[in-house]
Amino acid sequence: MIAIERPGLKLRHGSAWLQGHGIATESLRQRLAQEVPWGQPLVRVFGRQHPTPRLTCWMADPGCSYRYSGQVQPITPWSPSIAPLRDLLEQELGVRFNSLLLNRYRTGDDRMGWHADDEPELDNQAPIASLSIGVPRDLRFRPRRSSLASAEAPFSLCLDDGDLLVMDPPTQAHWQHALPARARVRTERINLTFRLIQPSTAMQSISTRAAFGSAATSTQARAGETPSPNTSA
Ligand SMILES: O=C(O)CCC(=O)C(=O)O
Repeated sequence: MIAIERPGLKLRHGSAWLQGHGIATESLRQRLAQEVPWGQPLVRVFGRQHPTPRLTCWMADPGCSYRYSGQVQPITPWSPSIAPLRDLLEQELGVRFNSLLLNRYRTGDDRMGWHADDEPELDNQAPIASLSIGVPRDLRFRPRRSSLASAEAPFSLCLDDGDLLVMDPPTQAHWQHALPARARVRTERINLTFRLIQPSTAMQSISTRAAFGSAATSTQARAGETPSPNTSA
């Protein structure tokens, strides 16, 4: 894997990592498209509800809940095609991930806005491991305004079919990422972002954020529907 480092940012990029582990990505993409119960949650922006500009699913161990657009998303159990990927990542990284956000970008119109994966229920000492399947798309990075990296230039990383991207701590504290729309892309990409949640804190942080409404800012930004504030809830 290739290391990419900036102040406050530590990434590891493995090209064609899935193929290198004997996985046929096109048949994996087709199985995921069929077997995952994809949804399109509504996100509230300036008082109006809009569908998120991509399909999603939250797969996790029991107790590892995730709040999206003011609602706790249903936990989908690990599907047959995903469970072996979780085992492979454990062998590679020494981390047993307990949750996964799946994103399905049907065409280049589907996207994700600026955000950091810094929800309080996430273990901020653990890496986040992202697998890409399908058409290449650019993942953009920019420093958070108030961070030690604020003078650094934004940059893009092209994530191709089968790539593994590991975002190590303290990346989420200092940088944001986004997947912008791409007008010329007419085919699909599925992204699997494995995370480690602290189950004991999950429900507590969810109810606290619901009470103070702070989750909405992060959710709107991630959904790609807002003017992308350079902050994260
Ligand atoms: O699709 C991607 O590569 C980005 C996914 C992402 O940013 C996330 O799940 O938080």
